[in-house]
Parts: sequence; structure tokens; C-alpha cells
Amino acid sequence: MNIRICPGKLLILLLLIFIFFSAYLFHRERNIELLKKWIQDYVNVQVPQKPVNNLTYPAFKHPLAPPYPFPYQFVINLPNKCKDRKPFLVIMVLGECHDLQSRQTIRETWGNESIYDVDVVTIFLLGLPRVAPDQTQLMLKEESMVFGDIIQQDFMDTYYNLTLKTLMGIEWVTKFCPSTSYVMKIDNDMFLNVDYLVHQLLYPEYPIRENFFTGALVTNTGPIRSRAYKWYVPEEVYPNNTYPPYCAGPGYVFSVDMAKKIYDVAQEIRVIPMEDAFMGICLYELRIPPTPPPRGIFNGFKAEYNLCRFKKVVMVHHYAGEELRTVWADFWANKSQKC
Ligand SMILES: *[C@@H]1O[C@H](CO)[C@@H](O)[C@H](O)[C@H]1NC(C)=O
Ligand SMILES: *[C@@H]1O[C@H](CO)[C@@H](O)[C@H](O)[C@H]1NC(C)=O
Ligand SMILES: *[C@@H]1O[C@H](CO)[C@@H](O)[C@H](O)[C@H]1NC(C)=O
Ligand SMILES: CC(=O)N[C@H]1CO[C@H](CO)[C@@H](O)[C@@H]1O
Repeated sequence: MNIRICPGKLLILLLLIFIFFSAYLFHRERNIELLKKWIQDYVNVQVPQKPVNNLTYPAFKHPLAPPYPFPYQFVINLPNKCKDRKPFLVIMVLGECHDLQSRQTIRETWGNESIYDVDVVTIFLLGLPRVAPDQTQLMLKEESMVFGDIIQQDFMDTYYNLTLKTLMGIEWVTKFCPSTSYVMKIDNDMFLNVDYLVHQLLYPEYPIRENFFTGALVTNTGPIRSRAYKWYVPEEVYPNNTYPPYCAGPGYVFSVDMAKKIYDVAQEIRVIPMEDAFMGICLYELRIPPTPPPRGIFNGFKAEYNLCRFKKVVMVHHYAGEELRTVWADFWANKSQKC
């Protein structure tokens, strides 16, 4: 027996199914909207809002967008670094795998945890080495056993993946060092005055601030749309033509509550390769604007060393190697000198 449905009837049937289904969906959406409104009006509970940018997960793939969220694993970790201790400050230093020299300079200058009058933790954030990966990785393991200050996850350590490195540090603080009060992210070519930061900006004797994020403010900028530049950001990766205000990458400071907040919001929005602008986007999504710092204490440019001047800043850019050692030696030797 042949069952034959004439095409006209089939079309009408499909049309009917479609109309019913749409009506059902529409009805459901409307009900959800009504329910949300009812909850907001009558129960006065805040319904969580979608991120403003709506650059939402599920993961978006683009060669110039750092893959995130991805369950990156810690290859070298320090899960007990903050156990039974309440650091006042975690200093997260960003550098490159092969650059042992910078790490050593920092360990012997401002990164030395044992020279301060508050509990300071210094950690170096690294991804996977690209150059001579096996040898470099072995050296890193040894170095981490000697100094116990290296954190590493299994993403490629490249310029375009810088944001992943900062996010790793933020994840580490959230999971393994939530007892700290403040966190500083800093590059490895900086002069850092921890005493000034601790005693003139953060104040250990006061309660820990909340929603605090500060550094050299950058406002009214936007992504570079020209492919000729290193920092080219295509519209698919970041559609807006402007960045919200953010703190310049060489160094910024935040209260520990911000670590978890940024980590959580970063799971939901599209990650861009500029880590500092990305922090600004997270703050924007969180509706927590960065706090402007007192003038001139976060210096993104190089300033000539002058003891009295360097005593009144948090950081100065472009100090590394022998120059940093020399400046630091003089700075530290004369730290009780009146200016
Ligand atoms: C850190 O400072 C302490 C105390 O001054 C000193 O004994 C130690 O050698 C320093 N560590 C490094 C790596 O320079
Ligand atoms: C970033 O890291 C991921 C994970 O290791 C890697 O697949 C990707 O190629 C890296 N991206 C760039 C632009 O280096
Ligand atoms: C993106 O741009 C729109 C307007 O063009 C603006 O309303 C929105 O706040 C911007 N988002 C960010 C993250 O700046
Ligand atoms: C800038 C400055 O005053 N530096 C002094 C630091 O202290 C040493 C001696 O301890 C002096 O030689 C420097 O001139």
C-alpha cells in the first residue's frame, strides 16, 4: 500500500507546526520576562543581569583571541604558599620563561619578601616556554624548587596570550591565596617602592578596601584596527570602538575581593589580548570603575633616579638588570634618610 501525502497538505502541516512552536517559544519568553518583572517589582530581589557587552560564552574562537575559558592546568603551582599566613600584599610579576636574569634581579631587589615590615608574597607568572621547551621547562622546575616563587599554567607563553597570564595570577589568588589583603600586578622591568605602596596608599592599619582597583588611569582610548600594528584587534574580537577606563599594564593594584570578581566575570566575556584593557572591560562589566590614584605615583615612563623623588612613588617604568640593582642599592641604603 502506498501512503501518499500531497505536497500542499504537507506544507500546511509544517506551517502549522512552525506557528505552534513559535507561539510556544514566544509565550515562554514572555512568561520568563513577566516572572522576572514580578520578582523585581514585588519580591525586590535583584535578578542577575547579562553582561552588558554580551560577548558571551560558549567559547569564541579566533586566532587573535586568547582561548578562554579553557580548563588550563597548573604545571608548577604553590598551593601552600599562603597556608596559615595572612599576607598583606601579593606581588605578581609578569615575565618570560627564559628570563631568569630578570627574576633573579627582582628577587634580590624589591621582590625580596623578607625585607618588609608587612607580609609580602612575590610570585612569577609564566606560561609554557616556546624556545627550547623541554630544556627550559626542566630549568624552570629546578628554579621553582630552589626559590618556591613560580606559578605556571599550560598555555603558550606568547605576547598575544598575556591576558591568560594575568588571569592565571588572579585565579591563583582566588584559589590559593584569598587570605591576602591586596594584589599588585607588575611587569619585570620596573622599579617598585613597596614601602610607599603599603604605607602611603594601602595602609595596613585600616580595614581592607573593597572594590578597589588603581593604577595609572588610561581613558578615551580604543582598539587599534590596523593590521600593521602589533596590537591590532579585529572587530570580531572586540566590537566596540572604545575601551572603558583602565589602569596601564606595567603596574596596578587591587583589593583581594576584586580577584574573585574579575575571575568570575572573565569566564563569561570574550577575552582580548590586551591584558590591561581587558581588566578595564571586566571592571566595566562589574560596574566598578577604577579608582584614580594620587598624581604621579604610578609612572609609566622612565624618570631619572633621585632618592627623594623615588621615595614618593609606587613605581617607575624601565628599570631592569644592573641599573635596577644600582638604583635599588642606593635607595635601600638610604631609606631612613629624611627628604
Ligand atoms: C633578602 O633579604 C634578606 C635580608 O636582608 C637576605 O638575607 C637575603 O639574602 C635576601 N635574598 C635575596 C635573594 O637576595
Ligand atoms: C595561546 O595559548 C593557546 C593555548 O596554549 C595556544 O593554543 C594559542 O596558540 C596561543 N595563542 C597565541 C596567539 O599565541
Ligand atoms: C560599547 O559601545 C556601546 C555604544 O556604542 C556602549 O553603550 C557600551 O557601553 C560599550 N561597551 C563597552 C564595554 O565599552
Ligand atoms: C642619594 C643619596 O643620598 N645617596 C647616599 C646613600 O648613602 C650612601 C652611603 O651610605 C651615600 O654614599 C650616598 O650618597
